[in-house]
Amino acid sequence: MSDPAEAAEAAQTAEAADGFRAVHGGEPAGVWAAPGRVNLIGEHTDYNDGFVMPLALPHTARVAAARRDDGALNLYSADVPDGMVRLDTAKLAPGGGEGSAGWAAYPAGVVWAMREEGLLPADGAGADLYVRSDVPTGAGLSSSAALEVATAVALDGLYGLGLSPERIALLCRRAENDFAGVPCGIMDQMASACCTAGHALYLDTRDLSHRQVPLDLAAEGLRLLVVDTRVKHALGDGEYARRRAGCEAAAAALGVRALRDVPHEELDRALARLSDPALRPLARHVITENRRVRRVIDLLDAGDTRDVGPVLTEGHASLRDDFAVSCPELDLVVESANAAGALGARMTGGGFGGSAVVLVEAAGAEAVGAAVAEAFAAAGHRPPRLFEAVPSTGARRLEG
Ligand code: GAF
Repeated sequence: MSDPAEAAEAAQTAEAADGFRAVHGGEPAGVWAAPGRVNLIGEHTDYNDGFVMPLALPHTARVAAARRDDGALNLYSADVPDGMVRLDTAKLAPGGGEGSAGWAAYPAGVVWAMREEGLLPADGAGADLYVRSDVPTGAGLSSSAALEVATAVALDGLYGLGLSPERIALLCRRAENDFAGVPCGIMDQMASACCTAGHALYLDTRDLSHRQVPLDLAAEGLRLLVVDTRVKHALGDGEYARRRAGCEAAAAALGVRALRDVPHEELDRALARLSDPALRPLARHVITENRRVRRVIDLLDAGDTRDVGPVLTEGHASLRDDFAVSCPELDLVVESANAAGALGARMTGGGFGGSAVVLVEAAGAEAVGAAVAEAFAAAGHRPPRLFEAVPSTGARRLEG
């Protein structure tokens, strides 16, 4: 096996299968994987029926799994101390009930959602799962969606459900919204379920129609860096839910189903009609961000990839000033990277910490990374973690 990526995947598959045997005894029926993501553009648009453009990371959650017919759901995570959680599928309950707390809420929520939708046998359906993930947690890179989607494709395989990637994503969002109680949109689950190597996913979150957009940055002499500020981000702390409620209130006040339905040409008129001044910047961000996604897709289609950079930086300013979901560390990544010659940069994901993406000339990538690290040191922040975003494969069964 000469390809290092293939060798790494084979090692991960073997690790998960061995871990399963050690923890549960017996053989797993298979090993499944689903990736984390970064979002190139289209932030806080997904719960407004808008447009997004994420790409899958090479980092994945892996699930080795076997079916059980006694109703037990035995979940083991190799990433936490005392990683075993033993549940009864018939008793799973959202909102603080059986299985809905901590990391186990994500895989348990998927089983719960599948049962709610009549996809699993009512009596006795269960599973043994061994979970391991290298998607950084709390970094805004969708570690929860990766875990949900890996669990869903594993159950799909174990029970021969034949679910489409879109249905998998919807089940996982239901698990996260209704079982784990996190009010996220559909972007992360769709990215994890549907992305393909070498592409970004241009997704209309209203009807889930999507297009794979070729993104061969290396061939163009470019790189997309991910900078994890290591400021922990959490969606459940109420700020995300408040932004979401504000957007819904703005749409209601404007008499539209969602802010996606306000065309950019009507921006000024729409803002003037919002009597609550707190709703205006929220609406302005969403309406302008949907337009930025379309601008980026047009630039990529035209082969003008370098011109995407300034649109990213503009998007960051909107998230910082209008949507108010950035933080000093994310702003510093954008400022220091751009000052060191990056083509553009923005926070990615929900915000309030987490990661930023930086588009750079390959030749200048190292200098830009060093400048960001220096700026962090000078400001007294913890050193950030940097890596390259290589557009990778979505959820799949691993061979092994
Ligand atoms: C988080 C959510 F989970 C997504 O649904 C999306 O709203 C994103 O924040 C902001 O674009 O990742």
